[in-house]
Amino acid sequence: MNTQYYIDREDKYGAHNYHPLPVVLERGEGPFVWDVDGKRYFDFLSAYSAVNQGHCHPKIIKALTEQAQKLTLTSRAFYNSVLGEYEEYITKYFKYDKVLPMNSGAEADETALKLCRKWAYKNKGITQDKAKIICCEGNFHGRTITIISMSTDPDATNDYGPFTPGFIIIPYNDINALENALQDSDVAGFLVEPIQGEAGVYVPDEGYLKKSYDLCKKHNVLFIADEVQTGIGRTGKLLACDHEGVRPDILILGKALSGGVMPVSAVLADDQIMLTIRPGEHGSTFGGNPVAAKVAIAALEVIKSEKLAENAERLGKIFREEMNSIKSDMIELVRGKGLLNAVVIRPKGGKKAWDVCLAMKDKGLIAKPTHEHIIRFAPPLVITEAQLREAIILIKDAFKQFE
Ligand code: IF1
Repeated sequence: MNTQYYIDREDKYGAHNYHPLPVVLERGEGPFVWDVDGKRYFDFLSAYSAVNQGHCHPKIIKALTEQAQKLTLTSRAFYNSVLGEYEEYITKYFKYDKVLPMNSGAEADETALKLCRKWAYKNKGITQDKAKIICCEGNFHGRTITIISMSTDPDATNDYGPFTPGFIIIPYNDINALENALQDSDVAGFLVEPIQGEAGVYVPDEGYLKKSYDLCKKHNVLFIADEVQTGIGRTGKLLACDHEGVRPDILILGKALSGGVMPVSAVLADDQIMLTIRPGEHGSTFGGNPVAAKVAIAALEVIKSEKLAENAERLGKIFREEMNSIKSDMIELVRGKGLLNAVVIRPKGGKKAWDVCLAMKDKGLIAKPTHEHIIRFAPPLVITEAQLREAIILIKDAFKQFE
């Protein structure tokens, strides 16, 4: 069965909520994926930074398969022998008192919003139902109704109203705007991506995170970092907040927390925040299940043992340098941190970012545009320098086609 057969079948039986690049993938290993015709590609999306450890990492797959043959799910109605091991491991790994395990990134963001509101009423003393949470224009925190209530992207919000109240939206990377919003005594938290991924790898000014954190502390407001995409080594440090020495009051993780093997997310916080949620006040059927617990331990071990954050830091610098050296009037701007990078494309002769991605696909590298004119480049962090340089040649060849 050829590529078109697979595409037509998905089109016939699947919801049309995506417009994928016309490639049908069948196998993945490390930084590579293969399509149904056996053609190899460099994966430069990494499932939106969920596959930082590389496709089908043997240690993570081993953890998955071993636990899956013992006990997959107990629900939280009962204790099990694995959850505590994971909770101890991840809280010591990120240095927080406690973790609340969830599944998707959106669920973790929703959990963080609920935690922040609980803390607002029980600890800060904000009047019931009056708590507000500041968020940023261009944000992406997931696809639930409450989360899109914070969104400024019409594609994310059109025809989905009515929306959840209690959010103040300010410009990203604007300290004055944050200071002004913090004058409102009903503000309980500031939810922010250390780098805005979906917005097109929007890296804020140096010091933005630290100044934001300090302002939040001054106003007794929780600094909540959504590191679902920027965390777990992607930007060259374990967390993107580590670049500025900021320790979020609430830390949100997802995606690569499982190495792309299954949905695993987590919210970390210290006791005075985490213990505002009492038994029966929040939960999830699969949250913290034994398989997810073992997979997440293995995924986090790999990040450290293979020094993947350090690799991302070093290779990211090479990548941006090489992208900036390309002489192409379609390249407007290159930006990023670690191995989370993006190239802003200037359309030329009717050709746009999508056409560049199709050309790269033909050369053996897959990436996808975000917001029409931006191509995100985010390979698995296990990529070697030699492989990166091979991939860069393919990217350069693709741009040459448009000269
Ligand atoms: C899609 C975007 C990226 C995220 C941050 C929470 C979540 C995400 C910072 C929610 C998820 C994914 C979702 C996926 C595409 C992808 C994405 F383009 F949508 F925005 F990566 F940039 N916080 N991002 O990036 O996590 O519930 O998906 O596990 O929805 O199209 P999730």
